[in-house]
Amino acid sequence: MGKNLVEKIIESHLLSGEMIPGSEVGIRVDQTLTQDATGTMAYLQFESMGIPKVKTLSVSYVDHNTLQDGFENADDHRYLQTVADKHGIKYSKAGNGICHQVHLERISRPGTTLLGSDSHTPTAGAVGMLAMGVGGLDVAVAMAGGPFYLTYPKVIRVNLEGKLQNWCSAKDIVIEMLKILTTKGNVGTLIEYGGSGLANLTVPERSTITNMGAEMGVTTSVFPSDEMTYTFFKAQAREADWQEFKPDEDAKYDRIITIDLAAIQPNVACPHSPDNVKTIREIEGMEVNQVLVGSCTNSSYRDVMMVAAMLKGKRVHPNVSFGVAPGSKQVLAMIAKNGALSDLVESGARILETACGFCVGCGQAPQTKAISLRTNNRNFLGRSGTKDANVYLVSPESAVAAAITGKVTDPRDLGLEYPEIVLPEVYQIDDSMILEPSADAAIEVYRGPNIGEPPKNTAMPETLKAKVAIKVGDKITTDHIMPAGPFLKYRSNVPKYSTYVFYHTDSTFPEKCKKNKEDGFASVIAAGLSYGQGSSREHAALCPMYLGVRLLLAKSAERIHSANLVNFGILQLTFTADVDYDRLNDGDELVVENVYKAIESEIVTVQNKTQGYSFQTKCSLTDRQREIVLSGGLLNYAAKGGK
Ligand code: MIC
Ligand code: SF4
Repeated sequence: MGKNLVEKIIESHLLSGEMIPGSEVGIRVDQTLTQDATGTMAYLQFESMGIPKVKTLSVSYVDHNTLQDGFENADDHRYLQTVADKHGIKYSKAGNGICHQVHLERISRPGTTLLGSDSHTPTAGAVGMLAMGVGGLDVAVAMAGGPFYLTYPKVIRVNLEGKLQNWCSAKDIVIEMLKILTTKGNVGTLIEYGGSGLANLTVPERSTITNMGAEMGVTTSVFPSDEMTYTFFKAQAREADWQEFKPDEDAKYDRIITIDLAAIQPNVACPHSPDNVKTIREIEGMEVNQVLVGSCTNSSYRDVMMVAAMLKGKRVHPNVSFGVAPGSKQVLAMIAKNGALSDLVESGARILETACGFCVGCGQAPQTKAISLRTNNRNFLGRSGTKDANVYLVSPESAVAAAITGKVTDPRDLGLEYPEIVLPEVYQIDDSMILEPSADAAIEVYRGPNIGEPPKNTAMPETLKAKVAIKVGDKITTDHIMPAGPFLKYRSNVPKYSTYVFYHTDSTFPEKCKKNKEDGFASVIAAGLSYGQGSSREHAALCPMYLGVRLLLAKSAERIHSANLVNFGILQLTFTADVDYDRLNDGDELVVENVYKAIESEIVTVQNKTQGYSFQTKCSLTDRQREIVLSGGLLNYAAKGGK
């Protein structure tokens, strides 16, 4: 029987387990990436493993927090540079670009595996890599040569057929996908793209699509490596890294979705979730205050050239603040040379640093109650830095249409001639901002006052006595749990960062956890569906753990976050009936007797001492995960010799 792409990559990297959907497999990792906001913790954890040199091709990027308001970020950058140099890790300096954009351009390789401590790592799936977002600790283990464990996924084949209409682009396709698959219920699935439409979709366009698979919560998304991929590698002067990688004709899939590209309209994801999808037509005419182009979703040469071409000779509307952040130094250098940068500057665009910036709430917070149109991938409440702002996710074409008219506008109504963007035969290659490591053990690693030791958990007690410290609803994102933006600079300082857990949801949460601890109780987070959506930030598990959280009770949890909870020794149990969630109150005292024995079975009884009843929950941990949780996390488990 023929094999799909996923079967091919996993089979060639399989170290343990059976390739059956739902079962746990261990695979070999070829490449890793980290970024500054998750990287410091990942490298501190790697250092604690005592391995002199990484076993993977690894790159440490600095792209998230480059604002440097205060010494903290600069200290972190220096730590990252020296630790990379010492342990054989490439270091991409601030200014070289957004990790996913640069990795795609310069490091990606078809048919191989990549783990990244960032949820948008699947971007590299555009060239036929199995690229997955994970917590920093999983990256640390991979760099030390350990396997990565994942649940073997169900594979959805998405056939993209035909050709997009002018003014519609890859972003509109992936927003359409979000309409179909939504942001919840996709844990344990993976998307493989195919179909006749691939003939017209370049690698940068494919990467916009794989990028936002993260918003669907799928394990990753992957395209085949074909002639189009070869063209991209050739233009990046990397023919030697290319190989053809296609599924067999008779490959089997668990589900097939077909999308007619000609029928795709300019789409928009409305506040405050990427799956709140409408067409631009449905909201056209709404006045706009801010328009921002950039992020790892839409900052490629193709996208920025489209923006510049549309703006050539035009002026940005007086009431709109319009910013453009090219995705990499390569893109910026090329538009500087070919004149497109002047077209942007002359139109009134604000040129922003080649970094994540506005996308993660580092700068460009919009005005009160603003309508902000952005080309990035997440519009969670408050992520922009302005709590009452409304962020709409759109394509670069629709972003520019609004920047010109000051209103949400279908780009087809601008009356412009459609600019054909021709991708360069040869991109401008200059890897001088990716520093090669010396891997010299004598190098002294710089540690400023912002760098603290990663805290460890303790083993699970025999009887778990805990109090509910917060009860939240459905679709709680990691931005709710552990906000980024101005707090990002405390990523290397867990005691300080922990004081902001659930900051915008219930700022008394850390205090409640502290009180529980003083009274001899652990703390519990109670949640609805799809808890932990969004980012890979392990701080959303690490900081609650530091505060004394030992149990998550949820209707369901998302893949990366769920793995992070295991890594830091937080037990997760799911409600078996909605009524049990409904009647649980903030402050309730809960007990799980004899936890070690109790979680050996799938059904675990939880007693509610405050209200005087018991309820049943489900424990879905594998044997290995159970051992990790009982040990108090992966570092303790590994120290005991666990694999
Ligand atoms: C994000 O887009 O939310 C981030 C910031 O890139 C995160 C990583 C982080 O929190 O550092 C992600 O997507 O994993
Ligand atoms: Fe950076 Fe935004 Fe991409 Fe996250 S989603 S990696 S913050 S550009």
